[in-house]
Amino acid sequence: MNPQRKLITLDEFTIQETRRFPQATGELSALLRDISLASKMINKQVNKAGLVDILGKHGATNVQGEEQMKLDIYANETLINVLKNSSECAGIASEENDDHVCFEDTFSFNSKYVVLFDPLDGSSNIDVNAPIGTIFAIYRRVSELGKPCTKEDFLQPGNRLMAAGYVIYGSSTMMVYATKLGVNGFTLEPSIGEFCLSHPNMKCPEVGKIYSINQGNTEKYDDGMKSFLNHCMESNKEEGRPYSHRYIGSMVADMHRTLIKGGIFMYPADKSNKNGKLRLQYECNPMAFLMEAAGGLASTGHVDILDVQPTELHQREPIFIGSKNLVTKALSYVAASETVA
Ligand code: P6P
Repeated sequence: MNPQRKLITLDEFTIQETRRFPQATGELSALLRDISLASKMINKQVNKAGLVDILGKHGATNVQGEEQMKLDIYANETLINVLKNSSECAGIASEENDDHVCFEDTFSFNSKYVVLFDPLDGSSNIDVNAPIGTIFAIYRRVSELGKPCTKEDFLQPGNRLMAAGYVIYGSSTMMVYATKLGVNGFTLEPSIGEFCLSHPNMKCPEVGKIYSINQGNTEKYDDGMKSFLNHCMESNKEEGRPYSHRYIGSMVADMHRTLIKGGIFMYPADKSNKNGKLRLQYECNPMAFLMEAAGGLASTGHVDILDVQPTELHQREPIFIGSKNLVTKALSYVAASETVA
């Protein structure tokens, strides 16, 4: 990187963004900075996970019935503590907690936003050193200011998101987030402990060649999914090998590659998971908001993910997300098989 080129930190960037809109109060920027602080604390533990007694099983299961890792618990508690002390957050909902948490100090009653998060997505990959991540979604409250937040604050559809994004703890640590103004990526510069703008104005390539799915579930998919996967594999017999298959099994990592290189990530419904596996409020909605802000598409297979009206905090939804061309093609196979059925 040209040493003369000034590094723009996340704080500087969010302040510049706020100045573009005189009516902006800077509260959302402050909340994003709080989330970045929590992610730096989590990153520190993730990076030395192999060396200290923070690896391994916590010996409990979460509301999803998933075995909790010690790092899951650490990440969850770090985000809750940082956001509880934020002046901008009235409450949180976490993939690791049964129910939402309204912060009880009267100061938080006047905070405008609530945050939903998956504190450490893909944590089953920790012991194999595969990339993992934090996913977050920020909504403006619908409940009355001056009082505790309510469940309705956490059951808003994705089309009401104010901001959403992820932190990927990989070969480098990056924070990527979207507002209605677009998507920007920041890489952690460890020597100064700051996230610095490294990927301005990110766009998902409209044409993608990578399909990302757990093909081990193929026999459980419906005919539409099977025909789309067959299309991908059959096409590779022709000249030009149009498709590659990539699957890391950590949504943040698979999504980050899809955003940068293009392609489609799918976790469809199958015979044993009629709504798929991924959680609407903590995984599907924040990723859909970000991908659509980057020019991509995100669907349940029938409707836009962002238009789903949540009824349960931990509900799951099938997801097809990524480059316009591939999502549209996959949905055409799903629709065709349903027309025939
Ligand atoms: P499977 C990780 O457990 C996760 O929630 C996502 O990060 C990932 O995309 C998915 O599950 C992987 O699920 O069934 O392919 O192992």
